[in-house]
Amino acid sequence: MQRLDVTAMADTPEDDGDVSVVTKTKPKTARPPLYKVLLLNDDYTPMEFVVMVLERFFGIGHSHAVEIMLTVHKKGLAVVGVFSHEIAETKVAQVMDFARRHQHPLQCTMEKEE
Ligand code: TYC
Repeated sequence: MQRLDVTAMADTPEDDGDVSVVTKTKPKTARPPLYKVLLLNDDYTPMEFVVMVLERFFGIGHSHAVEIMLTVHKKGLAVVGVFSHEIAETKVAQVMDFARRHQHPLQCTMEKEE
């Protein structure tokens, strides 16, 4: 917290020492934490299915979706997006439910940023 503090003393006959003290308190608005949504690689989920997931649930265009899918395939995981806790939770649930309904082992998780 940043404060401007003034300590005054009476130095002249006109100055009775009764001074105003200005105190500034920086207004602080806490930002809600953000969450990374991660897609994990596995050996069985078809590449086209992962691309469809990225397009459908994250609004990612086809070319970028292919790039992200290939990053997950090669590196093991990738961040798909960063969202509020509620939105991240919804995305994870949508992806996990969609994968389960199609009997694919695709895993999607979320992780608090920083
Ligand atoms: N590794 C999968 C395959 O070779 C493709 C894949 C990519 C699976 C990304 C999951 O999140 C994933 N069919």
